[in-house]
Amino acid sequence: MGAMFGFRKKDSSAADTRERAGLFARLKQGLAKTGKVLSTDITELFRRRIDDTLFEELEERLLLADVGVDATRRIMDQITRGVKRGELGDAEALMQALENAMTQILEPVEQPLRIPPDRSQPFSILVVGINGAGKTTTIGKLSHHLRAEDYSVLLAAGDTFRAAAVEQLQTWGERNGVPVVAQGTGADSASVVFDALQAAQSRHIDVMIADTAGRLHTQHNLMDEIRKVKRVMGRLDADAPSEVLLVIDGGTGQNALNQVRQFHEALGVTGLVVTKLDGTAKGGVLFALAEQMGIPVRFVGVGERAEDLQPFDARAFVRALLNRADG
Ligand SMILES: Nc1nc2c(ncn2[C@@H]2O[C@H](COP(=O)(O)OP(=O)(O)OP(=O)(O)O)[C@@H](O)[C@H]2O)c(=O)[nH]1
Ligand SMILES: [Mg+2]
Repeated sequence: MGAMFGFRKKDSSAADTRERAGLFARLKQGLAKTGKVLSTDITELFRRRIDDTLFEELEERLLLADVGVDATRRIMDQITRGVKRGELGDAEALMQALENAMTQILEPVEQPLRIPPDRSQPFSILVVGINGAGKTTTIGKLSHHLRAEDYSVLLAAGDTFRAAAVEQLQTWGERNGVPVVAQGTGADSASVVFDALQAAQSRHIDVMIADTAGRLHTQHNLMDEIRKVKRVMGRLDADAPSEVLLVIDGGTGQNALNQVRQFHEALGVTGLVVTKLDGTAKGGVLFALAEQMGIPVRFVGVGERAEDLQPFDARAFVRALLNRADG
């Protein structure tokens, strides 16, 4: 993953170009379902005469891919202006204008996770989200990347709801050579996370990641519980958690906006991971999230393998969606 990660520690620039090409190919493959809604038809569309029907159809494509009304309007406005100025005479110019307009919406939220090099405290990440969004898997993949960059990592099994949840995290821990702090099922989640952060402090661990049980943003008691987890972390380190990472299933479509709003209200979300983009044609939801919420998107998930959790790169994302070459 090398330089593409904000938290890079090791220097391994030799393989970076090849690595980047491989990542882009995975991204493109992962986004193929949403890409199909967009690029196949758009390429056809752009070969035709530029007229109102073309724009109506383009607009329809964007909405179908769940880009959302506001972001779609912004994209369409920008392209129409270009046409009026007489700048968009051919299909390639149109495609480039579309790419630019889409990229501009995503660029403000392209803010990689950065781990400050001179910390006196572990960098602590509290991972939250609804059931099945991909929290535990994301933690596993993230620990893999962090270990590859030589960071020491400690995981907290804060999902005390299901026995299987602790085992799932332990499996990832074993695979990556990362210790997992856990208590029995039914234990207090806040107490597990407190112990884990304390252990990370005393062992001078670089990064501590806390898993939590999935909860609906509408379950107020569970939202209170997660607030408590956040609070107890603050008792050990006033700046903890360093990151409140909300994991969203990319297939949720426009509903994702409600989730983000409510988790953000309750916890102050500092970063997003949008997973399972490979399984959906609704990947356009990232545009809606960027336009409406403006919360940094740290990673996107485009498959089951560790390499399928990629740092979010706005232009690469758009170019993969529009089935263009890496540029
Ligand atoms: N295809 C695909 N599957 C994913 C991705 N991310 C996660 N998954 C799968 O989604 C399923 C749920 O993932 P988990 O990590 O267990 O989700 P969770 O949020 O921890 O779920 P709970 O603990 O029940 O709240 C698993 O089968 C994962 O392998 C992704 O980017 N692509
Ligand atoms: Mg889980």
